[in-house]
Amino acid sequence: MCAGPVREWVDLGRQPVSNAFLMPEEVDSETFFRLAVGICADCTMVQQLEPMPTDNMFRPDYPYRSSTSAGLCSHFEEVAHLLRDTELTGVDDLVVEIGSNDGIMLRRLSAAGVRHLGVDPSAGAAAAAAASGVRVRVDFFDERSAAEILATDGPAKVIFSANTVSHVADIDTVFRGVDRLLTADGIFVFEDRYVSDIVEYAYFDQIYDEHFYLFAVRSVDAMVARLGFELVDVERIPIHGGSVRYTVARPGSRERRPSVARMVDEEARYGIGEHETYLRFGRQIERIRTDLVALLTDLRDAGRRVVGYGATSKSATVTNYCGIGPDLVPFICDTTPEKQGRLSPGAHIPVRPYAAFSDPYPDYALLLAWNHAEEIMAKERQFVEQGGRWILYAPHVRIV
Ligand code: JHZ
Repeated sequence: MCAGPVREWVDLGRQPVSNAFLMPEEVDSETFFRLAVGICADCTMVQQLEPMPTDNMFRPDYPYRSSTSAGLCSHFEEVAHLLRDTELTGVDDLVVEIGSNDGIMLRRLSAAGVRHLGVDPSAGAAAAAAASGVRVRVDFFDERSAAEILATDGPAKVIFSANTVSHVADIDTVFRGVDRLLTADGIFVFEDRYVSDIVEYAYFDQIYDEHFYLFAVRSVDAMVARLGFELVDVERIPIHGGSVRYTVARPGSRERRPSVARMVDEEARYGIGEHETYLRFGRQIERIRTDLVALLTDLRDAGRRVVGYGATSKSATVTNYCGIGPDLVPFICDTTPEKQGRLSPGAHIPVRPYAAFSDPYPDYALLLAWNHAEEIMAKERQFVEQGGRWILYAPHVRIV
């Protein structure tokens, strides 16, 4: 990122493409890579050491759909309102979203008549977005596509992105695209998981192929300055176990809010740039692995039924790092049709439709979609009333 020295922090071993849910005949041709992350001694950016090629991850059949969570739907509705009320006030203002997925955010702006364009390489997700009235370009966002958008649509007042910027190893090309497309007084707003929360709560499964960078405010501040922009505001948001919304502008075009310095200070106090913090994290996740495998093995040996809940991208890291296969978790239920009837990456646990969860209820459910715990636990009261229990694994293994 800044050409500073990157020191290895944690090695999560041989891992598959986290969203490549497989048909049984594809098992033999699966792609693996070494999932290891390091931290830069100069700018504190946490980053992967051996990136998975982008084309292997974000394919036309990429199966993740944001709108499967009611919590995310209301979060992005709020984002749409916020952008509309504060930034997209002119009749012709254009908003471009990088990684628009199934249109979870842009469909609100589209319904309100705001000029917009989503950019997403997944044809499947783009088709879902288009069906809800969103204009989408099936493409990666970079300097080339940004220049073409500028020619057809003109400059963008707002460029927005959620959980996508950290996914692009060659991040310079994204910022060169933003530079081309953004108006002089426009803003680039992006949301991403916060490394401080990942470390504090040992959310090791937030590390997988797609998350090439794990952002901290200090590292993003250094990154955007190097790329010719200024970080003008930051805000902590609760989604995905703890994220930050970054607001970036052209240098000097906006007032820099005190929130940036405040969070940089907090990170220094918390030791976010220090190697020892990450070594502690490494020890903590080894403990999680030992405890989780012991618990699942005991439950299996005692004849208890355990199923996985939510075939998340994160579950690729949990199952492959811990060595959890169908012998310990016979299937994972998930509401996403694109994942059902397939096998989970690497661990090859069958993914079944949501209806399989209650047919009949298992004794225990391993909550792989823990970032949606509140929503899921509220929805699944009957499971608990009938004696079912949840297994959670971060920051430590427990039954609730
Ligand atoms: P969820 C993806 O991560 C990939 P994942 C990506 N890299 C990223 O950063 C984040 O999203 C934003 C299912 N589910 O949101 C739906 C139920 O079955 O944790 C999903 O398959 N029932 C871009 O995949 C999965 O769980 C439910 O009630 O880790 C949740 O995936 C709910 C709420 C979800 O993201």
